[in-house]
Amino acid sequence: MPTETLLPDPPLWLTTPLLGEPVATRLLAILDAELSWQRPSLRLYGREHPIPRCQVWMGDPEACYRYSGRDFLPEPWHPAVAELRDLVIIALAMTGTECHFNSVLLNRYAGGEERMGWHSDDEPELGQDPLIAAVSLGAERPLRFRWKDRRAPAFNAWLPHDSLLVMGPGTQERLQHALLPRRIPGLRISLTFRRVQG
Ligand SMILES: O=C(O)CCC(=O)C(=O)O
Ligand SMILES: [Mn+2]
Repeated sequence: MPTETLLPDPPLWLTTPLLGEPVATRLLAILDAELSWQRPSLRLYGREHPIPRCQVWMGDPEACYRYSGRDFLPEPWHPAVAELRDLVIIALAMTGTECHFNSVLLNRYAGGEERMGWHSDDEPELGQDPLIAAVSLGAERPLRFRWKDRRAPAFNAWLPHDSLLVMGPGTQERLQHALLPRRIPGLRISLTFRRVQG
């Protein structure tokens, strides 16, 4: 699988294509139709704000996760997502990276106005130096990265349909990322595979 190194240190790689166009497009339609997409509200300064996207938290029963101040109990694995998880694990194993994902956060952006703000996936449940693998389906949008110590300018990782972005050890510690609103129409679904410590 063709893989491009976006950053050597910390390692940030993009693999595309991952599944091949027909399978990726079919998977996008299946996930869109068959998952129970949620739009929870977050409490900010005493007011409830619905998040600007939809999401599903899925995984092994013990993979309970705190995200943006809320606890999420995982939904059981959808068979198509479980297959994708295994394929991502194999793709990573071929590059010499062993990982044991037990959960995934699926994000659904209906259009370019839907988004995710600046953050690092550095919750304590993810352990020290987590590796996160993000599969993108649908509209190509940039994931913007910025260094916490501002050592270098912010940059975009464009995530095409049917791609896999691997954020290796150190990425969450040293950078933040965001999916900013853009005038890019079309549905996009991302799956960010993680390992939550029990
Ligand atoms: O949608 C994306 O590509 C980013 C998702 C993300 O950062 C996350 O799930 O933590
Ligand atoms: Mn993230």
